[in-house]
Amino acid sequence: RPAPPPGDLDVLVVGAGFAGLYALYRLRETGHRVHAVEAAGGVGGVWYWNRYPGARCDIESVDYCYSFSDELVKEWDWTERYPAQPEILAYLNHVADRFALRRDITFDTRITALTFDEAADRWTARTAYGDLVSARHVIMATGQLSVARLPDIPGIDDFAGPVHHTGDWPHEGVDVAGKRVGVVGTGSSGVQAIPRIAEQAGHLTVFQRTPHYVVPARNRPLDPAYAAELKTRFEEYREQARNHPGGTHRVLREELAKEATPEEIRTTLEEYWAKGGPDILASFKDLTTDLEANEKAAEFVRGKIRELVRDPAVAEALSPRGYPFGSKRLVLEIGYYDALNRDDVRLVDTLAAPIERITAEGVVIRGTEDGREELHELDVLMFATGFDALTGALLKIDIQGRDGLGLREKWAAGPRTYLGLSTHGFPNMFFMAGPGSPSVLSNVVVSIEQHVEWVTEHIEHLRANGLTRSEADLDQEDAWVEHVNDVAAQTLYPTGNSWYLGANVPGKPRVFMPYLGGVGHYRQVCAEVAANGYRGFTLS
Ligand code: NA7
Repeated sequence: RPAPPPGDLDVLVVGAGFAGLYALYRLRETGHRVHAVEAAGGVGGVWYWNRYPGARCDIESVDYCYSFSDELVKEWDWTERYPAQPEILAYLNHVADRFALRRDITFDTRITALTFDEAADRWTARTAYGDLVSARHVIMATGQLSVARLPDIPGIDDFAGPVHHTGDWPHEGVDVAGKRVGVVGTGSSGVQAIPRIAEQAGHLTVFQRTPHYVVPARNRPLDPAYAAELKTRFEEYREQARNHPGGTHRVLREELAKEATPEEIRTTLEEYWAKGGPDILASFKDLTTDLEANEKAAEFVRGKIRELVRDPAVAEALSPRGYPFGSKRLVLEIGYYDALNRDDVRLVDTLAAPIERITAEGVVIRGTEDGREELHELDVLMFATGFDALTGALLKIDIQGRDGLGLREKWAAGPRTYLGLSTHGFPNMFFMAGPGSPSVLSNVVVSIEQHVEWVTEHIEHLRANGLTRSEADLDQEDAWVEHVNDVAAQTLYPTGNSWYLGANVPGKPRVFMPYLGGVGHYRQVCAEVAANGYRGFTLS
């Protein structure tokens, strides 16, 4: 077992992904006794665990990186438009080495409980090994998509071959060569893995429940001249992202699809389709707010699927209907439609015939109309079935705040935060990219840098003023939650059954969790809160 973490700290950081590493760096720079505890055997967070073939970020590499160190920006060269998992993990390992962060990280150790000591204004953390750590503040850098979910399908443990979730992929890889492989789930992870698996497997069966809106990534090597030029003005480039609604450089067009002619719509969407990436969602201003406008883009995508997929029945099964374009996260593809044209790849529409059970031999589906059962015999089973997003990792830990209040209890009807950073009743605890912050509907690295910097300044402020406790006020929290809901309700986002609102986890309260008010606006709100003596927090 690893050596226990130090028992007495100013700040405990839980997690060593993008957020945890930067929090550790920043707080150490400002002279705090800070230490990170990480469940994995290395740094990287989701990029440590998601090692499935084809794993890749859907934000461009030049945006999905830190900006806090000029030297780091200058010395690191990204190689592709959308960075692949091994490259992101190499980057985070480089960051950990470059800034000597490992000496303050305990790996292979999970925090299982956190209890607030009201007399001392300190948190006591318990590790899975039973060691205790006392810290004034706790930074929860536990990830938004870090708790992988296997579905509750009867018989899942009976399958005779290997079973793997994309979000918890074996480091040594999975041998699929020549084998009969089944993939359940066609969100970003499934769509990324399927073409790579198809290249190696003897036969691949894709079990699709909801067809997603899948658009081309048009990934390509990063032009070295462009990357070099960007480095000469990176701070200015990043400052634009910090003030942009999505924390990126996406151009937000003002034109309305509702007012455009069919020809204008087609030409514009064709341009975006050719460029690739998720920016197509911003091709018309009303795509995220107006169902009629949205349907025009949705139909455009269906038309593309009909063009790209040879078998009309497969094309029809792949065509998303009944929910708005972009309300579930757009999925970027590299070779997905081509893979579905292969003779050795079969798409099974589990809306028409849901998965009934899993047996030693494979997956049994059962027709909704005829009740007929069909067994798909498999050697390897892969689940790309997603995550208990945003709240999963926080609620996995037994967190007890003031007056013995449990976080699970407090958030029983859904998460409640002030600015996504803090929750009433849990003083001195800060969330990174938490529910109620722009989190997953932003370039999360830009959001993380803002959170870390804001929280570091906040902790500095407390220290400078001899204060030992900071707690979000309940009325401010209520107002923020209402604001987050109001903003979401003005869009089509809450109308898709997405993990943004917990719809992928049976029994999870349906609350739209990311803040859609924009990264730039959110940053301003947080800055104003700080400038006004941390309005909405009681400091004592
Ligand atoms: P997602 O986007 O949650 O996708 C999960 C997929 O698994 C999706 O197609 C689901 O269908 C399917 N699923 C989930 N549970 C089941 C069951 N019980 N039976 C059949 N199919 C099921 O997860 P990803 O890992 O792809 O991506 C998550 C995010 O990570 C992604 O958006 C990026 O931000 C990075 P459903 O749509 O629920 O019908």
